Order: sequence, then structure tokens, then C-alpha cells
Amino acid sequence: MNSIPSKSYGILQQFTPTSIIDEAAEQVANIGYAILDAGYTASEIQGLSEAFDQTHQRYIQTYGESDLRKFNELHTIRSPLTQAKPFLDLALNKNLLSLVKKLIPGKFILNQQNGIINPPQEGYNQDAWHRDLPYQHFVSTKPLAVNVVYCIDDFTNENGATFVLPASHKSEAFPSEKYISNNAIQVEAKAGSLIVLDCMLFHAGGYNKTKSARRAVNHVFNIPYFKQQINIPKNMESGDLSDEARDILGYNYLEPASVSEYLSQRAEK
Ligand SMILES: O=C(O)CCC(=O)C(=O)O
Repeated sequence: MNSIPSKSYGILQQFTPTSIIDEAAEQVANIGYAILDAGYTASEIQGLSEAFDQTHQRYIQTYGESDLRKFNELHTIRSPLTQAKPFLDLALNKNLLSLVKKLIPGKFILNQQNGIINPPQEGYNQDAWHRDLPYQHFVSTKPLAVNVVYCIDDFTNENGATFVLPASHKSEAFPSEKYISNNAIQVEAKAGSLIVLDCMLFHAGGYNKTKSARRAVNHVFNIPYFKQQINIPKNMESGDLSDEARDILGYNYLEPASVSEYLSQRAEK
């Protein structure tokens, strides 16, 4: 490529990022995705990798391999943050939250966290094009939901790194096959990175041609009007959580069971 022109004219407004978080937010707003370093040390990255495998083993023992296979759930760990502390810490990672705060104005909650495994040389449940707000065909000026994929392993073209359709969060309809083959790109990233997507961006996991699994932990954060995939407050002790963590995990948005409960909640405000 030739050098990118640095001069411009006729411009009255320009976005001026002052941090890497702002730069990532600018990119998500414009093309729907960005990569951000989670800020972990090598040993923290390794710790999360080990916790992933241990949690997956326990998960299979608890829910049964044959049932998980039957439900097409063998390669997923639902709600790992309610099962192991490192995943709670990951959901509240400082860089991750700083970017989500920039992207979703006002309050947001964690809708779901899932361990995802792209197994070697076979399909899995994320390898089809989708939005993370599935069955939705609207465009919004600000994201209502954001997906943050933490890379446990390096994401490479060979091991099926996520495909995205840049800027597709700005169009209502799923594009044609020809458009997809001309415009889809694969997002390579190092272990320890966060791939952040506007939830309306079309994306899909790629085919893993290698002999090792490609592991990741995805998160969907959204405005508090959408219900959680699995009720997080009902599945974890809230003892040590900060006020901000309780808010993000949904403790302050549980639906009142009755008018009396609604009124008592109002009285506490
Ligand atoms: O495994 C991947 O690369 C894709 C993950 C995905 O599609 C998702 O988290 O919604």
C-alpha cells in the first residue's frame, strides 16, 4: 500500500481520541469491532487458560457429556463466572469495562458470559453468521449491546479466528452471499486480547484446521432492559462484590414479583 495521506481539507469536525480506549471506541462505532489488550501478565493469561480447562471438566461432570452433545452444548461453558472466580474477575476487567462504558451510554448489565471452544477440525455452535441480538434487523445510533470476546488462545486464520462483516451493524438486512465473500475478514488476535463487537455486527467463528482447540470467553453487555440469559444474581454469592459489580451483574435490575415488592424497592431508593 502507498503511504496514507496526512493532509485534509473542508473538515469542520474531527474525532480526537485521547486514549487507546477512545481509539477502540471510535473503531467499534465506525466498523463495528476493535481489538484491545486486556492488560494481563503472562502468568494471568496462563492462569485463565488453566481455569478454563478445569471449569470445562467440572461442567462436563456436572451436566453429562452425552446430554451436552445432544443439545449441541459440549463446546460451551455457560456462565463460568458463577463457577470460578477468575471468570468473575474477567467480566469486571478494567480495560473491558472502560470500553463498554464508552460504547453504551448510561447503565448496562452483563447479559451472559460463556466459555466457547472451537474444536479442531469439526463444526461448533458459533460457526454460522449471526448477530448477538439474533432475529433483530434494526439500526441504532448507539449500541444497545456489546460483545467482548476474551482470547484464551491466539486467534489465527488457521485455527478459525472470528470472521466479521465490517460496518454491518449499520445495515438492517443480512447481506448477499456475493457481498459476504467480497467483504468478510478474519480478526487475528493474541491470547490475552479482547475482541469487542457491536452486537449488531454480523460475525461467525471460522473452521479450525489445526490440531488444537481455539478457546475464548465471550460476554454480552446490554442496556438493563434485556433479561439475562441465565440469572446471575440467583447463582452467586454477592458478599464481596462492590456496588459497581452488583450493578453490572444485575442485582439492581431484578424484576419485582408484585406491586408491593415494586413499591418497597421504590421506598429504598
Ligand atoms: O468463536 C468465535 O470466534 C465466535 C464467537 C461468537 O460468535 C460469539 O461470541 O457470538
